[in-house]
Amino acid sequence: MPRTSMNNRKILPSYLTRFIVPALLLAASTAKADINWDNVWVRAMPPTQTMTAAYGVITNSGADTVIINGGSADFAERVELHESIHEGDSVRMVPMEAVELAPGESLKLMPGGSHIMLMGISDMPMAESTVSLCLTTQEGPNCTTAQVLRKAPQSDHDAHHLHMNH
Ligand SMILES: [Cu+2]
Repeated sequence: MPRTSMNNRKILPSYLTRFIVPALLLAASTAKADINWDNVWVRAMPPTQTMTAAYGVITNSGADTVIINGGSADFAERVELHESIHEGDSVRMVPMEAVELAPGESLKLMPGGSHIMLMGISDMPMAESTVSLCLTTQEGPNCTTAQVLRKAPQSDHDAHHLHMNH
């Protein structure tokens, strides 16, 4: 897990920079990337843990290419898109700098694959609670609500079909 052993205080300045800049960009633009979030869920972890991950399917439902270059959540100090690189028997997580989605294109986030990494959590959300989660696009943050679950939903129905694109 790259950079996760760092003390949270040390990363605060770069963390602030990353989120102030998108906020300024958002203020200058009223456009909003069209992202459809499907079956988004966050893995419930014990309260002693400081990291977890979110999964689901993110689709560009608009007519323009969407570039996702980060994320944010009020319960996590840092949010990154990660992919999992399988090398023999081991799996390594690597941050993705930016993900480009053409119109209609989807990004599937699932355990063992790509995921939204949530780090620096001091107050782990409880299982069965609902959290807010945002991805940063070239046009600002795009947010959804997600259920906190102990394990992957068995089907679409279990995930309560979260279609948040407001
Ligand atoms: Cu990760």
